[in-house]
Amino acid sequence: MAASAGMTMAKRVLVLNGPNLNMLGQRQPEIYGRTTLAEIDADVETAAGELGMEAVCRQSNHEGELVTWIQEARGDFDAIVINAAAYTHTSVALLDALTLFEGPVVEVHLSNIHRREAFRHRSYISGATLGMIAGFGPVGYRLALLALADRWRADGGAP
Ligand code: CA2
Repeated sequence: MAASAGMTMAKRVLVLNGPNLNMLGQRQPEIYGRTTLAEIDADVETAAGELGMEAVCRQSNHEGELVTWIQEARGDFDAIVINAAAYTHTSVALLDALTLFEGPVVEVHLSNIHRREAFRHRSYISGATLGMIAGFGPVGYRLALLALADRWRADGGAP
């Protein structure tokens, strides 16, 4: 629908999940819990609606596909929420793609990466983000949307 005078379009948020997160709920529940990615996506879409946003959720096991989606998000999405999974700790390509995106980026991790192995303590993509939410499980994605809503409110934009 085209926006008319006084009408605010919902902010569009692209929610990206990286490699192996499609396995959530099936392995390592002691680290990642029992919630499936489909359940997380459904909750994110509900939370976005409650905040007057629209969320589009995607997952890929392929670095290049994530890069392409981030490139294509320019001009189509207002923000990105990303759990880059293992690529967090390796990918200059994702950092570069996220740096080119004009809107805010929020990084999410289900686990507290700073309580885990040393190689997980470093995030390559953090340099392109507003901030990181880590260690709160699936609710982290909702917290990321709240952080975006708060930022947009502070900036005087919708929602
Ligand atoms: O805590 C997170 O959200 C991570 O991004 C998850 C990544 C890990 O490499 C990061 O260091 C932290 C791993 C995702 C693997 O997902 C699985 C899901 C179910 C079973 C096994 C792995």
